[in-house]
Amino acid sequence: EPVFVPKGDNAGDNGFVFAVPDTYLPDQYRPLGALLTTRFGEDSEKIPVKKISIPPLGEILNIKRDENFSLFLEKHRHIAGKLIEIFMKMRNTEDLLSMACYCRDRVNPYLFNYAFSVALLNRKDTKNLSVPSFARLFPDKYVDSKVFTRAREEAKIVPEGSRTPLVIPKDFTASEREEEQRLSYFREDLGANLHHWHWHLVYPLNGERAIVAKNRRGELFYYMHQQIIARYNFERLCNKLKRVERLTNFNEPIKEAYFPKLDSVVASRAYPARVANQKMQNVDRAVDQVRLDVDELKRWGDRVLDAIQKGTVINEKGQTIELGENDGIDTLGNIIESSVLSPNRNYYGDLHNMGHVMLAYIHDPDHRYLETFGVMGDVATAMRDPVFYRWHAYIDDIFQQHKATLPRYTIDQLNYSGITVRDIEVQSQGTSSNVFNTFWQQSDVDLSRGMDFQEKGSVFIRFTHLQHQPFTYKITVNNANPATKLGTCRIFLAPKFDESGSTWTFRHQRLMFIELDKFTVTLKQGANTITRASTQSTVTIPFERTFRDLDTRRPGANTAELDQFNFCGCGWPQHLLIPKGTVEGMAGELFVMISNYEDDKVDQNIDGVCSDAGSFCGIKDKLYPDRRSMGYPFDRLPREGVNNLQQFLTPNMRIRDVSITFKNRTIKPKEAFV
Ligand code: CUO
Repeated sequence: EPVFVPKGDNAGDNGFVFAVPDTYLPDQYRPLGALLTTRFGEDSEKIPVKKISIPPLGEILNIKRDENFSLFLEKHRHIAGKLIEIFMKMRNTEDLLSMACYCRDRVNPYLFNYAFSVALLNRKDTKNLSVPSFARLFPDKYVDSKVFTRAREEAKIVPEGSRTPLVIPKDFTASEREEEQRLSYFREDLGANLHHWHWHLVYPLNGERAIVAKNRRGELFYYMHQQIIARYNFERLCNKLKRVERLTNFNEPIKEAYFPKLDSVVASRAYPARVANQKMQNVDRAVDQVRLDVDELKRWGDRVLDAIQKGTVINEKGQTIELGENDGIDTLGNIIESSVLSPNRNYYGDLHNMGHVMLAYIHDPDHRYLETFGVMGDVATAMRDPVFYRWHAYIDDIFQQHKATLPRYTIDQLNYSGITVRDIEVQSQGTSSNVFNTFWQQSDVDLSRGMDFQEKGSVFIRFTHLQHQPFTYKITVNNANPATKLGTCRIFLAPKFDESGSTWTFRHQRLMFIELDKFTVTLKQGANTITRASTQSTVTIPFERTFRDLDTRRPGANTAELDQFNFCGCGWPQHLLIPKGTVEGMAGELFVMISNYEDDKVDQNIDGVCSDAGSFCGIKDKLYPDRRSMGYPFDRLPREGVNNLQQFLTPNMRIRDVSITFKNRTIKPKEAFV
């Protein structure tokens, strides 16, 4: 006799239920089997679930159902690794479904969702399945907690069809008295936080080696986070703030505070605030199995710096491994983050993760107040807190110290013989050339999947985010070679001036370049014109994927249209491609380079899913799609004699002065762009 799995408070109404073997229900629900059926309605589609022999869950149940879950905690990571392994080992999708149904109401919901998503992303037999947007499953991690009461009320009182979206104000976490609040649109952006969650989902720290040991994952940890810091710094300059200060002194009071105003639905608790001028303290929390002194964290940092100076690291067997010119950064990424690929976790520790943990427990380091972690403890929420950027600026600087030891790129390694970039133009509709236009845009997201509504139908929230007018690059390139050539077009953008209004030295400006796009071009002999739309960027995922309802089972869903946005949520949000700029127009330098494809290419077929944000996320089940060091050509110090960007240029590179103009107006959903 089939009975039905209760859907819990984060399943929502999607019109079907699983018919599972009786014994799969948790003890407390077993007597209720028949009642649960009626709750979901007789007309629900029933999906039969096979009875299989269930492996023991053991320690997986040690994270309670109502606890918050953190990938930065070794205990949680280890347990997540176990659950991922179980899901990965299921022989087929039928068994996987059985196992998932069995776990669904036993295992901590965040843990379940994380481990199951990792499995869906990595199993061969589920790779074309879509993973629902995490924001729709757990909206509590992304949205002002106030909105949930209003949403429930709206769902209860107003019939579907007459409901209006609930508007979330743009500045809900602090007032203008706090200057860091100027950056809240970036830190609290739904798309940016979703990208970050997805990135860490695609690159887990623990689990089967095959899942963790993805091509150049340590290097990508460095590069993707370096780019977040570069973007944050760019946005800071747009808002008349200095670049972020590294958190180098672990004993110093942290002046920036953060009050998240998020409630965890699962833990039924508010995310704790971090008040101004708190200091990192020794953490000793038996409940989380964490014990770490601030001095130990410092020691790990010093050991890593020492290794960088020497150019070598020591593995667990005491052997010396060289930090090579090309792959040293990958090893360092694994050491610093750290993942199970770290060659010596005992000695180099768990620097970056434990920094997150210390900052996340700054309000209750010894658990005397029985508080859980703050937003820094969770990859879904960490980017909201200003201290995230201070911590990652410190981490990035360590990587940069390694980069500073590497041989500089020679002219030969930069130039592409016979190729000259003659001109660059940016065209946005209705404005003069070389101007990026930014403004506020409102978008709607359906919350109902992530809330336990008895009532049917959707409840939308409306939030405001940065947006830019779509634009096109027009690049004129001459090929003087007697043959057609292939090249990689690399497009970056940096502010033209530093915070004091001075022009940059190259060694500072190189860290400010944000990648906008990278793609292969075919250059016939003579003159070539390359046109490329901003929406094609290989850094971003389309606007629609961040926001649109991907549930193809809903009535009226356009399957063909949804399919192209399907699957991979990793990727910088298109709406944040261009920094905010200023009302008067912020001066920027657009950089275009055509590098020699022979030195860039990776022989593989990249057709298929998840290839459109390759620069930040890699490509699923493939090698990283660019053989050069990530960040090339800005990842190293310049050759002798180069002090500024102009001096750095070889003929296959060009820069163009651009302006980023912000209009302080808000576009309503579905309204056309300016
Ligand atoms: Cu993505 Cu610190 O790694 O958050």
